[in-house]
Amino acid sequence: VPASDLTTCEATRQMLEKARKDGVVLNLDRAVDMKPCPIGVESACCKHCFMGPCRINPRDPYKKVGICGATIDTITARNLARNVATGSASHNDHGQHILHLFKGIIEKSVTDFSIADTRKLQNLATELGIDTEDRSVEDVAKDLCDELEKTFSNVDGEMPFMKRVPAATLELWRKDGIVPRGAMKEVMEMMSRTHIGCDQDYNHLMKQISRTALADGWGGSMVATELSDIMFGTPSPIVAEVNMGVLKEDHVNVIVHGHEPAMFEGMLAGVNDPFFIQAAKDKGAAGINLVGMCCSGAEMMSRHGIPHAGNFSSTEAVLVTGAVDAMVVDIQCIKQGLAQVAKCYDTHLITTSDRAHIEGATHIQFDETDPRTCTDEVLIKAISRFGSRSQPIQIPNQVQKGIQGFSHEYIEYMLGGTFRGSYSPLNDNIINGRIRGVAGVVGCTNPKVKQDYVHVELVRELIKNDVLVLQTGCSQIALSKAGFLTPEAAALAGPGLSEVCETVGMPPVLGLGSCVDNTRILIAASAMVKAGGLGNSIADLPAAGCAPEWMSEKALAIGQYFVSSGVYTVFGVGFPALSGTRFHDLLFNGLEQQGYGKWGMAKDPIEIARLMIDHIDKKRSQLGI
Ligand code: BF8
Ligand code: SF4
Repeated sequence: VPASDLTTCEATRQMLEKARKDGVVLNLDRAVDMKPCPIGVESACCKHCFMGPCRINPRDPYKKVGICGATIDTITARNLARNVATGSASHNDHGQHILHLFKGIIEKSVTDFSIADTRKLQNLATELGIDTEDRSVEDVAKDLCDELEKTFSNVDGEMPFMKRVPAATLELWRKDGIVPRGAMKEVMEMMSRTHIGCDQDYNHLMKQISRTALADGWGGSMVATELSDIMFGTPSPIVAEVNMGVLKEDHVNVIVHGHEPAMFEGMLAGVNDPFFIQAAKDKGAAGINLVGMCCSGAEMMSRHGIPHAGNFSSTEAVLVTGAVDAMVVDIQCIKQGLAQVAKCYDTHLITTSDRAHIEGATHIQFDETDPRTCTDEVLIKAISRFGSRSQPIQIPNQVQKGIQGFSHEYIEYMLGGTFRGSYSPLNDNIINGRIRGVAGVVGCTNPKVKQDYVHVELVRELIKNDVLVLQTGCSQIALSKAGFLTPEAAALAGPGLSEVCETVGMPPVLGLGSCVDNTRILIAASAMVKAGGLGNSIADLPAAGCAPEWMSEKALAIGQYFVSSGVYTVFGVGFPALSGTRFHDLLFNGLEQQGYGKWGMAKDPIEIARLMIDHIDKKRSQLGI
């Protein structure tokens, strides 16, 4: 298969071709070789007990049931339930670690990090009903910490961030009994209810699927975003470079890849230490070049303008440059295949989290109370590898500048002006039709489809039709590489959207950060409802979401929390539920009739855009605008 059939990213294409010449097999080629199971791809099999695994014929799904009697609807619902539980657990685990770091700062066991945005701290505390008047930052922070802890540990009641949910949306959740209590409770209950012989009514399972997903978006993910902003700074627009051309042949190149910002922030402190800069120079390097990939990369790019080398499908390819002296990782979306590729190109692959070791990688534990022990050792290894580079270096010269860092606070400020930030001007522009609607385009890359192609063509079509696009994660990186995160991209937008972009001086595609930062989209959507004129609930908004090249269980959790919050959410690639079954109909149709959003699926970018725009137009006509 020609490399150009597997990716539209020129840098990744070049490195895939080089890898083939070098006799190294990358993820994109492994995908060509893998033939996914035709029953599993429809989620028509169950291995929840050892009487099975049981398989259902996707062409005749109601002919047979599992040995226990489970129907196709139960089997598929339970499978999705466990996917969502895993995705929600991942984000909540991340959020809980961020909270732990915040607590360490307050209790002074952590001294290398501090509170960067006290204004956001005060605002958030006030929003959650914590008294801030005449109180020290430390006292407020302590109460905030105790309050947010409930996000994870509550066993009854409602999660703290329910205070942010628009009233009509929350009312629906209360009526249906799906308000999340605590994340650990929801994930545990989801796992227990999907044990053999437990919850076997797909409509009833659906409620806990929603609740477990909401415990992600309005729970752990939101805690992660908000506290990361408070500790490391709330993003505002900043220019950053993206793609493999950010690597520098004459520098020690260190890539950080993963999801939690703490280790990356620690690395940033390390590379600025004059001792290590000198050590690098002593080995003949011009300096140390710190670069991000995937989601922690997206966060560091949004907050500090740190260059970004590429998204999920490029993490192995980047090592083929031979220029990466160390790749340091923490958690999530870190392919085990990296270990083999790193070995072939003599790159140090270093794991740092006690939740994610990889066979063949070097483990150097990161401890937030003593970050430098880990980050210094990484730098020593990277500098020494630079001094003895044995590989020919080939760095693709692809690099693109873009504007990153649109936090929801900044969007509010940008639209509302200096004195009083507000979403009313955005709503006004939607009501007067200059902006047709808002789309969130997010999520992974998946080698089942040509890398970045669906992301880019979908967004191109959306903005051409005056739909403002908000982005996070690997999708944001795809569009950054393609040059859409620039004010000049307004030329590609329809007349209404481009007029707004030119007036405000913003790109038609706004980058909001990492995958946990999808919560910025939830907050923006809530603010749009509260600003008035666009209905009473999130489900009323002329908005839609999409993960065009999704692959992870986290993506399913995110998709489900958007659907349960009221957003029509279209997935590309495929969907793990069998079309024509009752459970599929509930997801793709019934939920909307109950007042929620719903799922959609299409593979072609223009077809996805049509589904999203049709939905936006339907909402506009329901609003009478
Ligand atoms: O959390 S977009 S491939 S890197 S899962 Fe993973 Fe998907 Fe990328 Fe980040 Ni999100
Ligand atoms: Fe088969 Fe039921 Fe066991 Fe699943 S739980 S493997 S459907 S017997």
